[in-house]
Amino acid sequence: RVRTTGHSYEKYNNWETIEAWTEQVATENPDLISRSAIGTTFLGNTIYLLKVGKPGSNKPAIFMDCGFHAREWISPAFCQWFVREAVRTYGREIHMTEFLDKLDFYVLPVVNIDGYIYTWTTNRMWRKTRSTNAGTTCTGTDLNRNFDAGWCSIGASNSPCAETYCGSAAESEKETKAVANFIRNHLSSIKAYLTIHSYSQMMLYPYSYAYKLPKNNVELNTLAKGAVKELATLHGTAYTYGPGASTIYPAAGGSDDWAYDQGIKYSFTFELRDKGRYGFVLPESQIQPTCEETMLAIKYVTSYVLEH
Ligand code: ING
Ligand code: ZN
Repeated sequence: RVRTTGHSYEKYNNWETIEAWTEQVATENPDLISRSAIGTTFLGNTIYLLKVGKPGSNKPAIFMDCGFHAREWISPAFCQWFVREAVRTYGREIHMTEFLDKLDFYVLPVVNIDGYIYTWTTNRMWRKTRSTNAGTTCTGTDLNRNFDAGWCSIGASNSPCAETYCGSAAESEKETKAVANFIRNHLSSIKAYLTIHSYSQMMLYPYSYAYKLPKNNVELNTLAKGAVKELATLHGTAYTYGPGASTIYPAAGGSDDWAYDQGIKYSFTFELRDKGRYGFVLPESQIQPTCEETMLAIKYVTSYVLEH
């Protein structure tokens, strides 16, 4: 039997349900959340962005996206969880209250909506977008190889049939353009860029497109070390951390490297649970513990960003 309606934070929700949720959570929390559309996907789906915070002038912001890769279902689940925790704990918990008073979170619940829908209807293991490619029946581009950061130079493929196809050009995908344009237009306020993937249990920072270290590498290393230590306090989940190229693998065109090179000094890719037992098909019973522990890391980073 297929669940057709009814949003749940402890279950994986299909796009129709997530889309309705974005409207509902914004409507029910007008003092904290506003919803906008930052573009449309190849197949015409609307890319929503939730701005979460108390209205104020000249507030700094943290941008967080989920669902770059279609099959990484725990990622959109986390963005939904984060938004609920924000509205649930504002005014009740000192840290979240301070965060939302002093900054805004831009939360993009699903970037690759077309791919996400495809994992629900046709192929659970799909990764890329669903855009067509000239001269082949192979479909899709890897959005995390499509940013203008050493584009397609390493750890990416020129072949449209490959899982890591970098696209016909940097920012060839409408989804990439939507994210990149929004960030470019809000560079003065965005202090941190967080992108949520799975799986591997890692907290990665630049660079992935080359074996070089970011200017504030020592600071990012210390921050990541503190965040993963905090994450582990809840269930003992062990994360590794470090520059992408040497910690997971070299890969060009990623959004965290691009955001960093735009001047966003705190740029991280999170690889959530697990380490391969279930992989992308993480059981729904792990949504709550995964999201709760990840909240601790995100809040740790947020506190640091507010202080710096
Ligand atoms: N991992 C990321 C990927 O896109 C990554 C790792 C992070 C690559 C940052 C490049 C930059 O391959 C998953 N699971 O998608
Ligand atoms: Zn991914």
